Amino acid sequence: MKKLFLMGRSEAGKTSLTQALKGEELRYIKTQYTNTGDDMIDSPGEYAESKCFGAGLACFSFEADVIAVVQAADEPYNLFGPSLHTFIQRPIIGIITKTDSPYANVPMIRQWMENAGCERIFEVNNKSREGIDELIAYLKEDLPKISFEEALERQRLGLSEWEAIPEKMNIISL
Ligand SMILES: Nc1nc2c(ncn2[C@@H]2O[C@H](COP(=O)(O)OP(=O)(O)OP(=O)(O)O)[C@@H](O)[C@H]2O)c(=O)[nH]1
Ligand SMILES: [Mg+2]
Repeated sequence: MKKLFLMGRSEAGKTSLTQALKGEELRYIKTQYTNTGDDMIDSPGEYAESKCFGAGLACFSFEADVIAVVQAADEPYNLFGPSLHTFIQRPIIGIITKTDSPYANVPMIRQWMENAGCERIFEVNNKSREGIDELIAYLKEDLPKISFEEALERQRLGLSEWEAIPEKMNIISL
């Protein structure tokens, strides 16, 4: 199971998502500090909303296997800059919540997430649990384990640890 780190503005639906993933009833709890569990890390939205705390998100990310940018389908503007992977050394996915909102604009949020460098984008409704099983299936797939030497080789080739070495590069590196 991949350990998931959730970041996104306050009210994006991060804590509700943790409840939906655990199969619990939704109940509102304002996240006051970063909560670390076995499979998930839930951060307060204020970290994503403040330039001063933003760096903290990058630090917490090292505790996780995959980073999720969580944005509600009806968010009016984007908090995340492009190419987050330049400073987050983990795979980044996007999770669009509140797809049931009457003000949802899913294509716009998808575009923001693609710009941010999200490898995969999931659409969920935490209330009805639509899309949750697909996300669980993704989280259940473990990331391939590589040795320290293999990690160094990928670094030398300018690849991230979880990327397979393309065949052409294999030839060059011989
Ligand atoms: N309609 C709808 N409402 C949702 C959904 N997900 C969350 N909500 C509601 O949105 C509100 C905020 O949800 P939270 O999960 O507490 O948001 P959060 O991102 O954890 O917020 P912070 O803890 O402040 O960072 C709650 O009232 C939830 O019931 C969803 O998929 N659809
Ligand atoms: Mg919360």
